[in-house]
Amino acid sequence: MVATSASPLLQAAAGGGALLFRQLFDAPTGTFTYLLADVRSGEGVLIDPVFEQHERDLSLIRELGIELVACLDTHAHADHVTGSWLMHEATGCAIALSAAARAENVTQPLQHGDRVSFGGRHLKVRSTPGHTDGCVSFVLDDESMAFTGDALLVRGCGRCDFQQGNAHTLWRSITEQIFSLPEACLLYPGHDYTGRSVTSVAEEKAFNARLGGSASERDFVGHMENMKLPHPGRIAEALPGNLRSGKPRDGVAPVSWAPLQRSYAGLPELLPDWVAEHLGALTILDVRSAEEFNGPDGRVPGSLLLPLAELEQRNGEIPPDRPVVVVCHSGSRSALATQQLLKAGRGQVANLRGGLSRWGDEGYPLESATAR
Ligand SMILES: N[C@@H](CCC(=O)N[C@@H](CS)C(=O)NCC(=O)O)C(=O)O
Ligand SMILES: [Fe+2]
Repeated sequence: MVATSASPLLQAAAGGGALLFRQLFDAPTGTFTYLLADVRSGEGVLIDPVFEQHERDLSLIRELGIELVACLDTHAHADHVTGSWLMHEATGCAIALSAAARAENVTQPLQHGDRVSFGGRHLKVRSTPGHTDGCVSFVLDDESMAFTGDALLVRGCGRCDFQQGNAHTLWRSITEQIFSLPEACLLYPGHDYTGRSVTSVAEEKAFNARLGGSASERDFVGHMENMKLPHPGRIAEALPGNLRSGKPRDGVAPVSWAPLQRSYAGLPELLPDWVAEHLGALTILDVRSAEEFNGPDGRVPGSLLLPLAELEQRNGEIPPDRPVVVVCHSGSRSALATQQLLKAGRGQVANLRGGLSRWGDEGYPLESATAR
């Protein structure tokens, strides 16, 4: 059922439009991930998530209040492991991949012509093999944008020299399935290695270096069959990983020392309830001034004072044997302190989300200097 109450935050994040669209990037592999959400219902989909970027993607989805209905992979990637299974574990979303890829843990096997719906919007699946035999492209309902994976890259295209690749097949996929979209349809690629992020049907027809302009199928195939690219550095890990939809070999998601919620700002954070329950096993590091620490706002019982300005010189005073939760009034100064401690090599450190202000609002105990 499609809900009808739009969240004001999601609406604003979408620039006031009906569709939220975000392009995310994994720099080590040059991979793009795309988040789309129907603002009215709050339902969204994530295209081509990267395993190592799972926390980043999840934090954005949570901060914007999106209900993720599916992770979609354009193909079984050879250069990185998908984050789809991790996202499925975290949100219960479907895992959608071409049935032709024959991967495990797929909950929504895709065929040409299928629709993947999110709220009142949908993506239409077009089969675009050639880079791999299971490649698909996703076309937005109004044909204003399409996600071409590695079938078509900006001024380039996916290689055809492994994973059942075939340059003749890719020629047909691009010319029949992608170039048949409206000229103004924006094309979002699976990768770029030089900083380009988007193109359009008209541009690629004119300027694609492998099949644009007056290039014939023979020109294209001649180009593709003589590229002599080295294999992707992580192919040995990526291919089996993606044939499990990114489920680790031991079947277990990586665990951390606490239920950390990474913010989209990149910070490990903990919520007051968990911190209150585990106070005895943690060092609560208060980085406000001594005046505030001893003032009327109070402090978390048993906390250690180390003002932010002195932290770098004095971090040796923090007990080495316990995880550290950093606090300040709002969570802003403690965010910088958390980053500084992480940079100094401390492993188990997190920021208290919302700081003492949220801690007090939620009714957790505060002690004051005078009450001691
Ligand atoms: N150097 C990259 C490999 C990049 C690569 O082979 N990318 C594939 C996509 S999975 C491709 O089709 N590249 C086309 C091209 O570079 O023209 C790595 O080691 O990961
Ligand atoms: Fe690829």
